[in-house]
Amino acid sequence: MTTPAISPDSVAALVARFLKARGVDRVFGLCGGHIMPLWMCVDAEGIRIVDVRDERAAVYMAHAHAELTGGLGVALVTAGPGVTNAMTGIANAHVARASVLVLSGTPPRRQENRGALQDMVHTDFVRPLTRYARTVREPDLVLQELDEAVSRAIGEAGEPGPVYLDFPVDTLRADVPQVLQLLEQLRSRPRTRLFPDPEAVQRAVDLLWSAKRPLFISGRGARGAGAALGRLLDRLDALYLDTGESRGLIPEDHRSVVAAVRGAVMGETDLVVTVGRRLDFQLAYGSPAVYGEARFLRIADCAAELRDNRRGTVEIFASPAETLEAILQAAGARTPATDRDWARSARDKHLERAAKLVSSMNNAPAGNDGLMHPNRLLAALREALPADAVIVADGGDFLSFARVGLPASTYLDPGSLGCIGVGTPFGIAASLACPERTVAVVTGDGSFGFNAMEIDTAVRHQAPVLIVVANNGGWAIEVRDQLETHGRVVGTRLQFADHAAMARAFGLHAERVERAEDLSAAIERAMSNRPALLDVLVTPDAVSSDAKSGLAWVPDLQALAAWDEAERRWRNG
Ligand SMILES: Cc1ncc(C[n+]2csc(CCOP(=O)(O)OP(=O)(O)O)c2C)c(N)n1
Repeated sequence: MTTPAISPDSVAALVARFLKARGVDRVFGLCGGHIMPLWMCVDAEGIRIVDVRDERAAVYMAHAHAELTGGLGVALVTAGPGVTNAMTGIANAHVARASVLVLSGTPPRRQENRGALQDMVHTDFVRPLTRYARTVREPDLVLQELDEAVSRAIGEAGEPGPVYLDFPVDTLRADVPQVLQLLEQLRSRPRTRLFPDPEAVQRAVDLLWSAKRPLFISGRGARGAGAALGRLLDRLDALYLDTGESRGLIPEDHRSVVAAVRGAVMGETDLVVTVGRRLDFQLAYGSPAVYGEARFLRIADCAAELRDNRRGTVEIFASPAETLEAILQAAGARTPATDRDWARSARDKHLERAAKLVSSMNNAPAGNDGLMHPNRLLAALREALPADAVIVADGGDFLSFARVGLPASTYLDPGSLGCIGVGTPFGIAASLACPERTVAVVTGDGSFGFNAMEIDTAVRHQAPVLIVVANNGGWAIEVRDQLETHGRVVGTRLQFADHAAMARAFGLHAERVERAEDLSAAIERAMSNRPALLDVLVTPDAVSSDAKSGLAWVPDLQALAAWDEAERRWRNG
């Protein structure tokens, strides 16, 4: 029997047309019968399908694509296990507040709840992790559902994040009368800007210009506000802390950047300014135990980044870029009260520490096993990678070393969900989204394993990514925690598996590197033969800052042991 061709008026064709009209030029997915009409229409519409080996990777890729392009990332996954596999990706996008649209299918309406193949009520379990989750049964409503879903994904009137729609496969095949195909629902509009209340802006100026030790911290919501933020930092001579969410917003050579003395300035500041940033575990939940008497100024366009954990003396609910501009305007030529000696001395200490780190990386000692220190690998990468490389870091100990040791103007990692395994899919999507930039994934061997199969996707789609596996034969950060907390190791060692041999089997250029002196040449060969993988043997003996800080063993009150102790003291008066 031949299946009738899909009509251009079908729901599937309309979804594809909608995506195209909204600027979607690729989707990440894994095929299946329940989404086949959509899959074929997406391709027919000229949208590239990046077909992956596991749905989880499709959502990770859509997530990275959204983060790097500022647009919408789209994943297309089939019913049942396609959606359950996608769940971790959806959860990660939810926590990261990434604008991802996940599309799926369900059995035909007349087979619902009769024991059909791959029949599950997906919306029941994706709903808590999405901004919008609906099954579209009625063909005529397809465009309005897509329109609202995308609006919510990009954060119009709320927190951005993943949205989910599925369609019974017979709905996908059904036609929508042309009179109901409203063009207004296909059109994309510029993102709405929220302008700040002038009275709140004036109060913010008073607060900022009277602070002695102002400290700015930016996050996801500050993306796009870098230019205004830079000017405001200059005007105030304020200090600035970067968090992974907005790395590169303020260049590392800006005199406000003091990342290497972050703990100290958090304790010394008298005004913390959060710009589109949650006060989460990485910022000690804004606790007075860590920030003392400091006051808060909070600027964000969604409640989660405006009101979590601490109230601001001034709170501005508006787009961060517009707010920072308005503050600069309103302040005019007013003279700030910033203690310039404080700012200068923090910056000097930061520079001193950063320089010390770079020189120590080159000479980092090998472990008792004779294997190189992970910092030797990072130092070689630092030398070889261009300044504008996109860095994707993944792992436990190795992520910790990479976060401090590898500078990056664009940086992605497992984020606050601690979602290890994102490295390879993020890197593939990044190298496809930014073909003019070098994309390097630096990952622990454990983390690499989760989505290792996606190296096949990299080859098939000619994604020019460089994957560097720091192979220490285990889940090292957990090994260390077990040794220190429990005195024995169980279930956390892996093999020193030959990932390069595996990568070669899939057609990558791949080498195993065992000696630090071979690194430079191997990196050079890999750079000119991407996609490429380097499997570099490193010692599990190296102790990372995350292992030392207590992050791995999860203290009761705070993420880091020092903050946990401070919190305990503060609570006990
Ligand atoms: C999906 C998931 N599983 C488990 C963990 C717990 N975890 C955090 S770091 C880590 C070890 C990572 O090992 P590897 O990537 O080899 O890096 P290494 O610590 O060895 O440098 C583990 C198991 C997690 N955060 N996420």
